[in-house]
Amino acid sequence: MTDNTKDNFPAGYKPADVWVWDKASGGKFANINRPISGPTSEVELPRGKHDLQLHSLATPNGVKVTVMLEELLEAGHAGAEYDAYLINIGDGDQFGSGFVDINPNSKIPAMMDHSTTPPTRLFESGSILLYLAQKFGAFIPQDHHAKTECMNWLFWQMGSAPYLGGGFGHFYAYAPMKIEYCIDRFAMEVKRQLDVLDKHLAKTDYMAGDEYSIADMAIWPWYGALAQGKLYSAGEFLDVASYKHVVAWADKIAARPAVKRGVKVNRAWGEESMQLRERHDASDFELRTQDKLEAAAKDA
Ligand SMILES: N[C@@H](CCC(=O)N[C@@H](CS)C(=O)NCC(=O)O)C(=O)O
Repeated sequence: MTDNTKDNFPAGYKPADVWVWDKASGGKFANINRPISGPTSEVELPRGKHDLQLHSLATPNGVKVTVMLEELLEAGHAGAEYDAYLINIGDGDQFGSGFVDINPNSKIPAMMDHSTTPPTRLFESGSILLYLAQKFGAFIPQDHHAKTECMNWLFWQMGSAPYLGGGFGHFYAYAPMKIEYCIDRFAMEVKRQLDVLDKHLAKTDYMAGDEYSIADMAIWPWYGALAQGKLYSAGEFLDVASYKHVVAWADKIAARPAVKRGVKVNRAWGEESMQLRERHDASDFELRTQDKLEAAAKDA
């Protein structure tokens, strides 16, 4: 049992007998962290013309779904046309009542499928990927063993990424103070995960075998971005270049046309030509990225 009676707490701090929410926790997301669920305001979500309505943001969890939708469209599944609306989690949009009706857990991505009666609500990126793969019969292997491997790695990602994002990323990049114990503990775990991936990808082209699948789409936005040095400015610290098979796999996936489009959807930061904050039509990638919208607004 944990011994909280000894002097192993920083000066001036000892946990209360019962934790109470009496102050913000500090750190980058302090303004949106709360110990209670549910909506904080009445906000109706917008509704576009397609059956699939995505409400999201281009974080790694959001990118999984926009990459999948763009891959489905690239493969000719016209039914995967979608409207993507921005949920700005920094502004607390995830606590609006309309969003909470889709995802009681108040986290992006969330989606509605209006092609069913009644419409189907979807949350959790792994559930959304699996739903779309089954709906369109695509990016999920048919073969028993390959399909099971795809599920193994899809669920591996869902269980592992919180150690990368909520653990390593939080303490290395976002926490208001750098705590050596926490950074060491999660750097150790994330390097172990990268090694798991590297050893696997030394033997196979994609996570589930020779076929690119939803397992790759789930893992790439987190561990691919990390291997490419794009997450938490931690490339050197974690020596990501040494995971050569992960880097090669990440580069190969990044070069796919659908992936190049998917990463732009619901992106609201960085280079303006890379931001397609809302997506309603394939032509939006040409016509409605933020640089084009700003230029049109200046000319008007
Ligand atoms: N397990 C969830 C995690 C989703 C998640 O953590 N989303 C983050 C952004 S990457 C979020 O919406 N955070 C807002 C908040 O915590 O209030 C999934 O894979 O969909």
